[in-house]
Amino acid sequence: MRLYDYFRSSAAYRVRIALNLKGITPDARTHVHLRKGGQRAQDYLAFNPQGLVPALLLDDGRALTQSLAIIEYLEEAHPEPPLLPRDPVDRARVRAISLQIACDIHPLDNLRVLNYLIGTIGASREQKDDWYRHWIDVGFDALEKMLARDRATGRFCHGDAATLADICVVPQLANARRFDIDLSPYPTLVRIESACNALPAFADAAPARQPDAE
Ligand SMILES: N[C@@H](CCC(=O)N[C@@H](CS)C(=O)NCC(=O)O)C(=O)O
Repeated sequence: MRLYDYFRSSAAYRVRIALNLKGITPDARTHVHLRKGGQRAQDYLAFNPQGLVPALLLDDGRALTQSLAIIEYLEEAHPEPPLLPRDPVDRARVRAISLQIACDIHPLDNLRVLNYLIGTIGASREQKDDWYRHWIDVGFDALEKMLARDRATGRFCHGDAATLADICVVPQLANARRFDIDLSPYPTLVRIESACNALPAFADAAPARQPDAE
């Protein structure tokens, strides 16, 4: 399999963590340089018309896109260790945390959105940074409250084993750190992040450890 990723992409970071947790090493990786517009190159757009990373090319030539779909594919094709709990209500909780990040926070602060604010709407850098901070705070505030009050939260977002929820939380926190967001209002998120990063599967997936890191 070939993974299309970029060291700073938090969606690709999710897939790197999942692959590491499953003990799967892709045979090849293509680094799509998002800052240099690699996602809009003709050959990449022909492969993935969305022009986003990650994507996963399987050995039989079929291609998967969307980080959560890729991770659910990995979960179904390689069930051990599980990234979702067995109980249906618990699974829904883990998916809800994951989707809070993947659907309600991440898309608003994605590179193309920030570029559009500056390049097309004419926002200043300060306004762009305010936008970024606002949507992180709205999302993290709700997530912090939900995790802090729920007995289902353990060492990780759900109990004491890493799940899809942690796979989504850690890259989003790393992204927020890069934008100098004050994380002190979110002690539960920070505690979970540090428990995750103590695991090699998470630590090895970090942007700074990728071959294309700059
Ligand atoms: N929902 C998608 C989001 C993918 C996505 O937005 N990837 C970003 C990097 S984190 C990207 O490729 N951005 C390119 C751009 O904004 O031009 C997923 O989970 O895979």
